[in-house]
Formats: sequence, C-alpha cells, structure tokens
Amino acid sequence: MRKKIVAGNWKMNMTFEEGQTLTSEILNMMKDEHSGDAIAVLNPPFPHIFPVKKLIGEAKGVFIGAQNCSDKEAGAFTGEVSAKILASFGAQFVIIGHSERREYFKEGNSTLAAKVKIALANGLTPIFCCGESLEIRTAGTHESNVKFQLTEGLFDLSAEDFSKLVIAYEPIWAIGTGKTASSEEAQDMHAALRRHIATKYGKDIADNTSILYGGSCNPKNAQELFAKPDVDGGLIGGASLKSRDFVDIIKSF
Ligand code: 3PY
Repeated sequence: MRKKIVAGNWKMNMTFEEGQTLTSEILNMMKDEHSGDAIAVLNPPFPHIFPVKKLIGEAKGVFIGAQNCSDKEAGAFTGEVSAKILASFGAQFVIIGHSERREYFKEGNSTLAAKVKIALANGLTPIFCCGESLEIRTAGTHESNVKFQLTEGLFDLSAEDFSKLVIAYEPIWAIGTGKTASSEEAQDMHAALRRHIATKYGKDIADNTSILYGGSCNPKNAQELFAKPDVDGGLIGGASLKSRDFVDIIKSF
C-alpha cells in the first residue's frame, strides 16, 4: 500500500538539547492535532538516533531514520556508520543519495546502489533521492536524467526489494534556494517516474511506490503539492527544524 510520508531531513543541525526539544514538540503536536494517516519520519544526524528513538517510544505514526549509511558491511572504515549499526540503534529508514551527498561527497550511482542494497538487507527502508540540476532542467533533459538515476541506483533490485523502498524527487535547483517546483512540475516528474518504474517492475509495484517531493517544501506550498495524484508526501529540509512548520506540513494532506 502506497503510504503518505512526511520525512524531515535535519541535515547537520541540532545539538542534543535542541533535538530533544524539537522531537518532544513534534510528538505533542501530532498527538493533539494529527488524526490523518500520513506518517512522520525524523532523520536527524547520527548521534540523535538513539535518544530521539527513545523519545518517540510507542508514539503512533512517527518513525526514525538516518541521513546516510555506509556502502560497506563493517570493518576498517574510519568515520563511517553501517546500516547494521543504524538498525541496532533503532533506525527504521535511511535517506540515500541526497544531492548534497552526490555533490559534496561524490557519491555516484554504483555507490548508491550498494547503499540501497545494504540498507534493505539490514531491514531499513531507503528513501532514495533523485533530482536534476538547473542546467539540466534548462536544457529540457530533466526527465531522462532523473529516470537514469533510478535505473542506475535501483533497477538491479528484485521486485520484492524494490517494493520496500521510498523515492524522493528533489530538484537540486529547489534545495535550500527557497525556489520550489510548481505542483505541476512535481506532478509531471512523479508521474514520469511512476511510469518508468512500471516498465521495469509492473503497474502494481509502481502504483504502490511512495514518491515524495523535496526542495523548499513548506507549510505554504505543501497542500497544493500533496494534492497532486502522484505526490505522496515530502522530504523536508529547513521547515523540518521548526516543530510548528513540520507538523503543519504533515497536516497538509
Ligand atoms: C530541502 O528541502 O532543502 C532538502 O534538501 C530536503 O531534503
């Protein structure tokens, strides 16, 4: 079943205290105000995962994820964090292939494909990010570019594995710029990605894949974006650091 998901990407923000306060506020607001079926996934920096998970406890509809994991199983990889370690600390999701990872850390499609596989093997749900640069959008080749990212990053998976993951379309020109894709631009790309998935895995799996929109999604534009038939939620950057904004986005369905 296709899920409605609002995932917060805290990026490299929040001290311990700030993360605890933000999480508590989100949990309280969700308990008091949220009766819909959209779920929330908090993706803080690694050290927050265990304490945030403890705060979440048995709260309904709130999950915890990481922003990255290693493409390696275990061993002498100083500074890396494996999917297995994340799962053992309670993580349930992991963002893979955010454009900041692709650009600043030079993560290419084959590394990302390995990360997706290792995340799935350890019971984590990958939130696989894809998206085009402004240059590519301007050249008009955005659809084929983003489809290629899916083909290279995901289409090696079995149908069973593919059906466990979530996709996030994040146009790079909309990340941290305050620019958002129009709801029509988002819908067009999401529909194209769903058709692309169907060519490989069939219509049923494509129809059941949650495709989130990311890139300056906020309480003002979320409702219009989420009203589109192929937009199943959002991957939220800056607005996920403010409890009021984040919960308002969750309530935008
Ligand atoms: C943004 O909205 O800025 C994001 O990068 C979300 O991942």
